[in-house]
Amino acid sequence: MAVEETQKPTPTEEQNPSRGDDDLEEGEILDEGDDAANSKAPAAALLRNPHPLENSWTFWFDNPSAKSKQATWGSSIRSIYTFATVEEFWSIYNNIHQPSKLGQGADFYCFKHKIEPKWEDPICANGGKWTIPFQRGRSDTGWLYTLLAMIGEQFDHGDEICGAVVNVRTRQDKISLWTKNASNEAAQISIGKQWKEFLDYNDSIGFIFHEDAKKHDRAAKSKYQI
Ligand code: MGP
Repeated sequence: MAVEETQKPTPTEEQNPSRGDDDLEEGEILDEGDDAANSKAPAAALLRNPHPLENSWTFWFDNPSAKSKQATWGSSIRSIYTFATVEEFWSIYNNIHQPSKLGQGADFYCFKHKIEPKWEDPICANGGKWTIPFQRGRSDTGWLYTLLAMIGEQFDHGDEICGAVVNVRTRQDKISLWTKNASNEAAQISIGKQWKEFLDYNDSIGFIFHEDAKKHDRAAKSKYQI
């Protein structure tokens, strides 16, 4: 079926059909009122002047089916996107699945750029993690708030943070916040307390050293509890 051609007004006519810039007296400012062009102006200005984040961050994903076939833990983790501005973050976040839409077994990470989400990464090696459990499919808001707190540098000991991961599992989802120096108890306690406040989470949470997880696997015990 042929598409009927219609004569479209030029953008200037469309924005202000009765009066263009050319009609203005010298020094007079065009009053654009509430028209569509005016309401788009702030969005356009934001795109032209992006808001840089203090750190660049990378999203990583480990797909459950790839994971099940891997010989070595971590060999199927892939970096997806790196972002460095508020605008890039939202354009990525708005176009990727939230944890409730991910398949069981998936791991989704957001780590500072150049830090790999593994115990073996030299910056993570002496670190550990706080973990908050969620009912299956109920971690979306906690995940978003965790991301915003991290990339918005809301933690007093933000330098201590490596990144966060959400694990989607059969019985539950889990969000963990990874930090660098597990033995720096004051910093870990501060981070854990602030994280609970940001997520409005009131139950007790535990901090496991990666060193202990390596040695004892799932039997590793929390060293700090708040
Ligand atoms: P997990 O996926 O973090 O825990 O680690 P979960 O969700 O309790 O277990 P799952 O089986 O339901 O996925 C699971 C296991 O993966 C650990 O016990 C380790 O054997 C291995 N593993 C996890 N991490 C984060 C690492 C890591 O950083 N390095 C290595 N080498 N192995 C890891």
